[in-house]
Amino acid sequence: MEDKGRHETRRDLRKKLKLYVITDPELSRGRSYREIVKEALQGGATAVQFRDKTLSTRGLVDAGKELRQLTWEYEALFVVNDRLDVALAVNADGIHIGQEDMPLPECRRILGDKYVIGVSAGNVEEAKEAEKLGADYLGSGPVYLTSTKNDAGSPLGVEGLAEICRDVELPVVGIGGIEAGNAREVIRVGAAGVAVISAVVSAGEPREACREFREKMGDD
Ligand code: TZP
Ligand code: MG
Repeated sequence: MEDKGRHETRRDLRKKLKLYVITDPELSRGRSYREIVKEALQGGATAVQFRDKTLSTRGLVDAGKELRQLTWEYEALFVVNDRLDVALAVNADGIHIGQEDMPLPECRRILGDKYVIGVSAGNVEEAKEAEKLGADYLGSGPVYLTSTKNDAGSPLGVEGLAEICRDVELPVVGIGGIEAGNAREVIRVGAAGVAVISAVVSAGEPREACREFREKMGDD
């Protein structure tokens, strides 16, 4: 399967952000990224973020290439957390950066317009700034309490997320403590999708976990 063209990917970005699964090296219960991501895609994940702060650069490129191939097969968005070099090396659709990572203007200058750049925005100010600087989408949270990221800060609640969604035009994915049972309310307040780690990668059956998300989230 080959690259269908990044322009196309950027155009239907909002749709592709619906169920956004993020990898985690510690929460995978001994399973490979390949196994988890394949199951997640079979269950209806529409985007995958490759996030691993433990692997060597070589390890990231090797695993990243496998995930790139899989995400092409399922026509899912594929972004790499933080590492522009890895994103370029594995032909990802783009990157996801946090507030402490390579600044957005530099990322855009290096990657050009064809790549998707997602930015973590924990409040309205960060969201507006990222929009102004040319981000393609935002990840905002934590929406709910989560033990997955120690420094995630206090939860915004759906009210806080709603405010961000109202104040920017960019698609926003909610993140943090999201499960199948609360995903719909995240969508209801204006998010394009939900970004999930533990509820999918730690699930006994990531495929079923994703199916349940898609079912509960509905089509709106
Ligand atoms: N950023 C904000 S919360 C979070 C990240 C990476 C962790 C989300 O993980 P989970 O397990 O879906 O709560
Ligand atoms: Mg980061």
